[in-house]
Amino acid sequence: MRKILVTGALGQIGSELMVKLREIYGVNNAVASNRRIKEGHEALIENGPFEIVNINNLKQMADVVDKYNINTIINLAAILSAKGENDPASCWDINMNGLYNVLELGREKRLQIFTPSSIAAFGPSTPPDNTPQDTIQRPNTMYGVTKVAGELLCDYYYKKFDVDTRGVRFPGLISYETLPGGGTTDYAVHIYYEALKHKKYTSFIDKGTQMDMMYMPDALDAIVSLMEADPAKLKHRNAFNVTAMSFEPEEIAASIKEHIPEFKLDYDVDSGRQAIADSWPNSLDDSAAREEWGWNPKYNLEAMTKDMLEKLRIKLNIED
Ligand code: AKB
Repeated sequence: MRKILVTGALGQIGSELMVKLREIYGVNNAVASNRRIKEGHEALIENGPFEIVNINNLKQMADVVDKYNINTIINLAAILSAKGENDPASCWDINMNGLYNVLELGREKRLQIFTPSSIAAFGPSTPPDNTPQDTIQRPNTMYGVTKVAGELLCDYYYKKFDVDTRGVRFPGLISYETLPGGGTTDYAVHIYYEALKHKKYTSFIDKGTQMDMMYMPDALDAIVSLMEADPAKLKHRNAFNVTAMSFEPEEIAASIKEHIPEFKLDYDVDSGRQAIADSWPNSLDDSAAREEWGWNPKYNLEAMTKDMLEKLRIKLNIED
């Protein structure tokens, strides 16, 4: 039976992944951890095991692994792209030194480890359209540097120490439960909140900027499917390209207008985040994930927009 520890469990992915893991594997087999308590997550903290853990503290991590007989770590603690440019030292410390601790525990205690990489692992010299699984990776952000280095480190632990490491390169993730923090693709989440609250949104990402995106239920499926995949079928490990859609701000706005015809989009471009977005691919080729472990996302832009607006209306208590 799996005994899973999730780091960064109160973040955008973790807060929804915990619910899914507790449903699949049982409440007591999915331990949530975060470096601090965050408001709004009382249910997650009270409904099952929860520990305050700083992934930079190896002893604290090891104690929790021992306490719950953990055999799987899903390592979601990370600093994202825009925040990473403002604080590169913390970005390196959490994303790399934290990952190193997780991998060392994996080696010592024979754990399976999942670590998300990102489209940020690519850079301006990467082929931007239909970006291949195996291609040039020369990112120009600290977050991207930690993601490429993290992919290599995870592959190293697999090859050298036979640690069962797996990962995907997530695109921008869109969800209604917990807001993302400090990312470049966050505009694609904020736009839905503002569309419902004010029927307008000012985008910090410019017209025409195409990026890969995915709705959270597909991202959660990707994590579970890859963790459960038959290792004999995996030619790659860290990390698989995965995508569900690729759009620019005008296209997400058009899909929102189908439901809120008065919705207006304008722009106040943030040069820092725009430069990051410009360095990332327009669209990924995720055929390796499809072939090796059956990746098959369910939500396109239209289906995601419909569901996001329905769920957010309830959450924000906004009438149709
Ligand atoms: C970010 O924008 O930094 C993240 C990512 C694509 O990794 N959402």
